[in-house]
Amino acid sequence: MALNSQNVLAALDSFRIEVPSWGFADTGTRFGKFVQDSAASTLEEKFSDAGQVHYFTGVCPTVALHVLWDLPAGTDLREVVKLSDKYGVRAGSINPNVFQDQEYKHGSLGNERPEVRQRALDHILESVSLAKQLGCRDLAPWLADGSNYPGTANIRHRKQWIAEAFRKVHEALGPSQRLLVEYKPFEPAFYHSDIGDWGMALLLARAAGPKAFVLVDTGHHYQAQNIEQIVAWLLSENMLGGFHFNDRRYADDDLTLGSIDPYQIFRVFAEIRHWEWESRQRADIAYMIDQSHNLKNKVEAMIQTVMTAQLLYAKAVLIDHEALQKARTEQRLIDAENCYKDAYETDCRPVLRDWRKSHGLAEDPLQAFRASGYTERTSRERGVRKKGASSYA
Ligand code: PSV
Ligand code: MN
Repeated sequence: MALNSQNVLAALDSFRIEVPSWGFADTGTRFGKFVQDSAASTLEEKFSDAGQVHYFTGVCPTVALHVLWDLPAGTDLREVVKLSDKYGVRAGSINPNVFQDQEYKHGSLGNERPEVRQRALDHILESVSLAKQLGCRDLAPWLADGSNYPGTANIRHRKQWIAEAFRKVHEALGPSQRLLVEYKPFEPAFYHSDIGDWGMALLLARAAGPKAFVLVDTGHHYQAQNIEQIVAWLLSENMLGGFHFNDRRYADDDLTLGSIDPYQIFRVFAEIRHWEWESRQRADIAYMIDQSHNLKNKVEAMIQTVMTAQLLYAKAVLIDHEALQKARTEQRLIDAENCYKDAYETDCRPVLRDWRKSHGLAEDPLQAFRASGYTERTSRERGVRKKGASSYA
């Protein structure tokens, strides 16, 4: 296919993607944790690592923060602002945490006990306030609420409690802030999850108010679910607020975006581009990464993810929407499908290199990062401290 590089270059100019602070820290599976000398332990180290991703890719100016992990009680927010200045990345979406404390064993906003629901609501309202003070637009709560055994939960009551709480959260939002409602079909609850799919998230967002939207975490779907259809429906309802990008093989595996099914992410971008082409406006969507890398070098994996997202987005930009729509209307299925295939199979790496060059960036951010010696330096500096800690043998 003829590569319309001007379109791709222009589209890449406005493509931004947010990295998660937790993607730079040591994490593990429930079977164990494999620590890396260079992994970040402090908020400063997370900002430093996120700053590297932005420095080499040029498209990641914000870092998502998880309140309890990054901004525990007593955090001086002026220090956070100083870190932004020092490392060149700002705080992005604010993620409350109502899933790790003992009180939340049977749920948070959906808990049977009013005092636990209140505690969870207070934390989320506190998170809204932190977001305001840091100038952050999106509040992205994820509830681990649900039940493990049939008959043990009043599903309707829990829905009602969550809806009431989200309404209160919505009331507390500033004029330009948004509430993004994330869903997940299972884990940690395995019988029912209170916000189990996009329809439930949509109803809750609608009930909360006009500044609430749905957040699609690509890992939070059943095997073979058509995520791009969900995206298309949310777009048509004007309810798609953002993404948590990652890839999956079985469940919420948190694998690197595009490592298993890059064509699926292309199809997601294709729906967004087609909606933009039809409606002649840009979709207001927060693209965020939600990945924890246990085995790969964390900064490298994040750079790899960003490069993959850009590449798949660039391919989606190449779709000839006129031709696609005409083929659809005339029911020429092969021609319609080939509009996707031709775009997807076009090698966009050269145009991405050109885009980077024209923005004073390294043509290959991953190689440039490796050559910088950052990992060696942080491994030395952070490793010494970790080796002193008892959990590190
Ligand atoms: C839950 O699986 C999730 O996707 C939510 O977005 C959390 O905030 C994030 O992962 C980190 O645990
Ligand atoms: Mn997520």
